[in-house]
Amino acid sequence: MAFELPKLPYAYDALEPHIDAKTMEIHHGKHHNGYTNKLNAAIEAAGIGGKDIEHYLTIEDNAGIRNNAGGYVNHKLFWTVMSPNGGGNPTGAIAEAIDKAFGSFDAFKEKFSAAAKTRFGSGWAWLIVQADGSLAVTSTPNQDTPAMSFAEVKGTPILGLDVWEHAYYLNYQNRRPDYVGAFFNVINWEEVNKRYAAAK
Ligand code: MN3
Repeated sequence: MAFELPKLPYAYDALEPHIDAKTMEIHHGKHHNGYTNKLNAAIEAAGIGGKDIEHYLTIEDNAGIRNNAGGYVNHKLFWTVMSPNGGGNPTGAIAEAIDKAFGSFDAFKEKFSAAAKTRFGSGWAWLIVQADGSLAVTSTPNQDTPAMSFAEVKGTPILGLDVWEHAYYLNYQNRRPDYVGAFFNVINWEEVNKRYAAAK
């Protein structure tokens, strides 16, 4: 019943030039793999194996479980919300919902980018669906996720951007804003739409 590293839905070099192959290889094969293995080890050590991932996202005071359960789910989402055929303007229900919540796609882009650029240190920027069905932009430190029961701003993440240095440093060095800008060229809006429909 151990958690398993999901396969990448595309080749390591598929997101180039926006995200380089070496970064994807290390990010998926080393970092995500590490969170997965450490999550399994932490659950085993605590003697609480065999539950759904949602259960482990309610555990606040065990750092091994909290950090690695977050790392496991966050990256699982991250790979799917990017695509070599992504980018451009959103379409469908999410396009309408973004206009309604933020005024326009450009206004959303500005807000999401600001959340990603201003997250101090390591963390994530998110587009979430809140309990009342409304959209919000938020960010979390480390590997926390808005899906954690104790998150300050709670919701179901439908788009997430990893702003840990391991996600961009090889190609962008200290230029996080350039990486954030490039992310918009690979967003898989079809997947975001699917997640939006499921979260509502
Ligand atoms: Mn990462």
